[in-house]
Amino acid sequence: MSRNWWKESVVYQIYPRSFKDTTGDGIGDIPGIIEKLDYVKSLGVDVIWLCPVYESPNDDNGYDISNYRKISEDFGGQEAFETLLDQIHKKGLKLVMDLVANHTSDEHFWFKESKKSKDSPYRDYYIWRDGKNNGPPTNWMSFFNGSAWEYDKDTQQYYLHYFTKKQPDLNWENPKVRREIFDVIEYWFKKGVDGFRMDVISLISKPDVFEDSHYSKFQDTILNIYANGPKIHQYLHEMNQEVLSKFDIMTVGEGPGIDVQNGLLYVNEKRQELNMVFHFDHLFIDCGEGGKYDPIPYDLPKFKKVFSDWDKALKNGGWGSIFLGNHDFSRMVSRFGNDRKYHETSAKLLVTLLLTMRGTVYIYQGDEIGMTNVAYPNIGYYNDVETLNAWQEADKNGQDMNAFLTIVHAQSRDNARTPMQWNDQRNSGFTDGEPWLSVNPNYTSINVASQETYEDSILNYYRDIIQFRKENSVLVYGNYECFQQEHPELFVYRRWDETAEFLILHNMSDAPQEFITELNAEKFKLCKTNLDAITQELFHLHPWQAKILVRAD
Ligand code: TEU
Repeated sequence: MSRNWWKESVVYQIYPRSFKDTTGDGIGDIPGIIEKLDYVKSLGVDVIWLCPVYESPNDDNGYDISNYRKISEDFGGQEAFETLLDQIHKKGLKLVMDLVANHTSDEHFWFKESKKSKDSPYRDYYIWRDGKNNGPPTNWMSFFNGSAWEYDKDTQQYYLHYFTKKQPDLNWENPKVRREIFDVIEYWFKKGVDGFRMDVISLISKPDVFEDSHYSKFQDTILNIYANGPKIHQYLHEMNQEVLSKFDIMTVGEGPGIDVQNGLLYVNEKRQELNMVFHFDHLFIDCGEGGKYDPIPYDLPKFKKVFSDWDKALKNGGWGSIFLGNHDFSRMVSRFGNDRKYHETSAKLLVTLLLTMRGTVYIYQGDEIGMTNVAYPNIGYYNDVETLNAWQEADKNGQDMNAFLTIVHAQSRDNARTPMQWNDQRNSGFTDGEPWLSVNPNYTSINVASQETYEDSILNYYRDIIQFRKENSVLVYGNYECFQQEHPELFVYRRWDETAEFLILHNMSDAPQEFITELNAEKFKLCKTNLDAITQELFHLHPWQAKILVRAD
């Protein structure tokens, strides 16, 4: 397996709107990130992935870009960005930006021109079609509810938008569009940016023929119609040859519909497309028939299977991404841990899991202090377009809205977007003004400042375990094998190469557990655990205890 800096890196994801505000306008900004760079560096991470900071009308918080080459004034503008990049490099860190190239904002110059007339030179930059039977060209739905087509009465055609109607999809069939995007990528690489996370890259190639979907579940429409289109690999290979391969950078493609069957096609080194992908198999694990806002209980054996299947799928020629949350999902400790009774222990367990898996590890801002989901008292507090549209839809369908509020509490993307909890002062030290999204009231007890003051805080555990991974390359590159995959409470695996072997045990339950095995405990020695529990049997675990054992014979 080839060795690369990006395989060994730990990536820290920053959602700039919620990180640190320096101007008092309630919106996080680039000077805020600069102010906190020493903090980020102190975690021991190597790369910062910055969610979109480009000019945007913010219909989807920056994922609707109106100028790919301009940094939004909300975030401090171009100059602030140049300083940030410079400071990041001076500190020995790297910067990965977000590339949103499946769609632009409807306020992008290309779309404004495209909309002007059917024979605009930019018409083919987007996907325009005539309607059918006085309605849209197909019955396709958008990811955020409602039709994926919007009618333009001036030119009497519909344009396609997989996301909001302010996010028209680009037409990648058009070579000029591809050239434009490749130029944008090159523009940022020439500035010194170290890579891109590519938003919904799995959706850029549209079907050859546009026909109605006959799938009852939206998820199936995504899988069979929207994702992994016929030319996806042609486009990515072209992107690689035209621009990516010319720079020492990293790429991680995100997208629905990327699964264990097709994952390697995106990241096989020989195919020269992307370095890594983000799949959602473990994050959509609790989606019921109706999707994310129709949740079902989460199941540990299924969760473990996702990790095993992906490791197997990529081990010959590919490379994985390891993460348990981002700006689109609820907080990992609330979702996969126990954010009440075992808040601290389970937060530490989850990062032990992340940092002992094969693949590049991504940590989402705030997870390093165990930030949790928020339960706002009513829908008026919410901002996220996905949440608000799901709410409207549920209301329209006559659902019990009190029950739906409980679902929103568990599933809303705003759970991950509440302001970073720096201290126990007003607005958690995030802003002097009114925050764009209310602070989680638990900031008085969960915050960076307090966790800096005691040695065994979640924060210090993160630092320690990141360091531990750095010292043990077997945790990065070594083989992976899961034990007792069907066990409902324990997640146990080994990582090994010719130099070392680790056995890693996680008790993901509220009860003590015993790992019953033919392995001989005497052959192992304890390296790390998230609990300073009284010395005990190596294979015995307290609730939410994690242990890293090394083979010592
Ligand atoms: O998300 C892609 C995506 O598939 C999401 O719609 C995801 O299914 C949903 O957020 C889960 O709740 C990316 C970005 O990460 C997201 O923030 C954007 O809204 C979206 O693309 C459109 O650009």
